[in-house]
Amino acid sequence: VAQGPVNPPAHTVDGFVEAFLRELNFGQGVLLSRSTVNDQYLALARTVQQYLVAGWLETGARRRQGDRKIIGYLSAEYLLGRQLDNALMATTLGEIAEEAMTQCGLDLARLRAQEIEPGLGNGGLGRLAACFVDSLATLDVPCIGYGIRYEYGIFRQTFVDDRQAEVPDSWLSLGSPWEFPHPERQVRVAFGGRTETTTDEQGRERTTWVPAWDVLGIPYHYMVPGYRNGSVNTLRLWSAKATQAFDLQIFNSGDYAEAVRSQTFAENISKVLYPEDSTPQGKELRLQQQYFFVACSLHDFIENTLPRDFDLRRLPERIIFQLNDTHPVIGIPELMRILVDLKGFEWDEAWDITRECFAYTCHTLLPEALEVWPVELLGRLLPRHLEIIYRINDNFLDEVREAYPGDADRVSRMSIIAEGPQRAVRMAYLATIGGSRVNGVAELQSQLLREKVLPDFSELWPDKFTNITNGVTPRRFLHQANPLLSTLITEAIGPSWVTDLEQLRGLEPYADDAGFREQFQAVKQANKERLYRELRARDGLELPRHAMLDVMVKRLHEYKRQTLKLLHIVSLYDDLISGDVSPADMVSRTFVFGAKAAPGYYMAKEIIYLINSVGRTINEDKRIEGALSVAFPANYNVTLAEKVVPAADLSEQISLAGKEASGTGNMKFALNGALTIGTDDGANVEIRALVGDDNFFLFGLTEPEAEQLRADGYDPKTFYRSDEKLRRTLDLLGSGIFTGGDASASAPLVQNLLHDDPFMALADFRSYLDAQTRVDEAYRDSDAWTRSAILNVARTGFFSSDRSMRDYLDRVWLA
Ligand code: 26Q
Repeated sequence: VAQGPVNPPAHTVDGFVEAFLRELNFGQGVLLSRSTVNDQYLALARTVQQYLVAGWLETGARRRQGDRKIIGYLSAEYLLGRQLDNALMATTLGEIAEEAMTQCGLDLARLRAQEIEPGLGNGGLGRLAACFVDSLATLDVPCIGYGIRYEYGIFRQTFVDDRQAEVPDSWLSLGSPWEFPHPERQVRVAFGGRTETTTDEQGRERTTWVPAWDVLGIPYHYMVPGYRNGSVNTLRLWSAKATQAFDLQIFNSGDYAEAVRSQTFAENISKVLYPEDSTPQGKELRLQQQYFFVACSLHDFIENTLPRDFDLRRLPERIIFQLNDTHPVIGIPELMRILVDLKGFEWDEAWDITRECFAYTCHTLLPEALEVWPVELLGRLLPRHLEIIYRINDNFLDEVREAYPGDADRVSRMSIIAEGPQRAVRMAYLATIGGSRVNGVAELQSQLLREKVLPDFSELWPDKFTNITNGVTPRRFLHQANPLLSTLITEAIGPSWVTDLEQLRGLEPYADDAGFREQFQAVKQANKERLYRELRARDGLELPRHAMLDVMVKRLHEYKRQTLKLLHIVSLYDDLISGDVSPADMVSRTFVFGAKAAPGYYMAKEIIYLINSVGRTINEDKRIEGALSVAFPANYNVTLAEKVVPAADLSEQISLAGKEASGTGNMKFALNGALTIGTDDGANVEIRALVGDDNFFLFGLTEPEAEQLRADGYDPKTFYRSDEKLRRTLDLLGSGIFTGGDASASAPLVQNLLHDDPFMALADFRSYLDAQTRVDEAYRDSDAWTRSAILNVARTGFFSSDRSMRDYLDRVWLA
């Protein structure tokens, strides 16, 4: 019998129907006539997979035979979004599946809607990981994405009395057809206990770790198909399972039920994704998650992926572990432990190997978002790793002393261990010292990373630092999410932009073509109507068809300044109800918000409450004749983004300068022909440089200006006092008219703005309002607006994650 994969079903409607019915009958064990929508969805998913598997097995075989370096992408999060559409697109099966389902008397759209998206990430960082693995497969670059198979992904958001309430995301409850469990490939991961140092016959000190408990990691494999190139990479997510002899003592004590119960403790490790995306708390379970998936992944690569008897001195030729933020940084001491304790390497040689095997991406500028782990906690959970970190630090600080004799201050500044009442391990420093490269995710952030976050390190090792501007996959976020625009683009410039996004430049001349502009506008209008249909069905919202669609979707955080957007809305409402502007004279706008707040983030939840309260009041006020409407659909996620992004006219990217590392939503909107109103922050800077000042609404303080203002003792009250419009707006927000007459309900936010305003919303208010006035003026000239929108599409091909991947290959992975 041939050793290769068996052929997929025929690429025809008949072939598809046959395979589908087989899956339904043999896979689900039901007849079509008796099947539920879920049966049908599962069978459909498995059918589409059949067309991908041969490519997957073939890609795997090719990778194993070759000796190319593999990218081991280590990420605690993958915010994948729905898989079915993506797989249909990758296999070109869309139309065949549609027709096949019709022949079976089924509606493909209904089956699509059955899929619960795997929300195994919080936001930007997790979605970036999903875009990167998509691009690597499309570029046919060997990559294994390693992560955690959380049983519960990011919570489902609901609103109860306008306030956020969280519901667990049990995405696995109806079965997940996209995963391939491999329990036989389990990996054992140890925790706790102590270390023992002995001296061997040659007089060398050997340390061994005597752990206290362990868990098993079960890998689940997912296919990551390239775009119509036959190449399919693997995403390998780990699920925790209790070991049999979890606690022999309890078993032996005769308390059988208690012993079984205590086993489940270990399985908590992969139970739930932590929903904090910016101010991590040092929770022990979170550190367990990090070590768990990293230990499984390193073991998997070294023991199961490399050829047997591979000479580990050559490890850097075969692997680069990319650290998606500091979450997997414990991998650095783990590889040292493997090499020194288990494989018998000398420390220095192991260190040279290790440093070559890792590179670190930093996704933040907020000091409070930098991960630190208390020494006490880390030492209790991973005693050997703490010893290794200490030794890394000792050697490193010797290097610092040598480079800067007598500079004790610098030595303590650069130490991996932060001294203080609670000594703690600074994970970003460990990553910087233990990796070969450090990169930021947009030009401005990379510069600030060098100058403000890691200045001593960039002085010591200037060449270690680089920038790689983020990107998004054009497959999901343009071709798939916006089929009408995709078709229009392809009619103009041909189809190859999907894998070569700079070709969008070819659209520039069409911006001056009246016929093309008309078609472009029709696409935008159709996308709005598609969104409004969805919001009606999903959330019961009724929205006007023809208003400007002004969108702010992203995690809720004070630095992102959803409050500034809220102040703008309240100020427009004030214009209307005070009689300063008549509804007929106002440019009608529909505001769409989408935002989850971390469940423990008090102020973020107050902001959600006020957006909902203001929205309700405005939507119900007949006096304003529908000039303004506010929609805040609950549970913004990748699936909803795919409908929102193509429909937007205006993209709100209004963080305080110097706070948003990059942003990636900003890229998705520009690529889909929304104009941006934004600050000089993150990747906005690069978007504006590319699209041109005329096609971007810039406002606000620059990062140095904001810094200066803070240094001069920022007092929000001075802005409140000197700007009448601001005063009226804040007074109105605080008056209680939005909160059922209860002024105290808006006080937490309003008082915070007046007395603290940590992200300078009041300082930027005037400039923001002026920019919004320019937006109104521009929007009144719909031809000119459309021209700008087309130029936004034409000029933002740079933001393809394919380009990001090429940059990583050039500057980090193969450098
Ligand atoms: C860490 C430790 C403990 C618990 C949680 C965390 C944690 C989890 C998620 C910390 C941070 C995150 C996510 C960060 C994130 O999404 N950052 C965003 O990354 C994007 C991709 O680079 C950027 O575009 C955004 O600017 C950045 O905010």
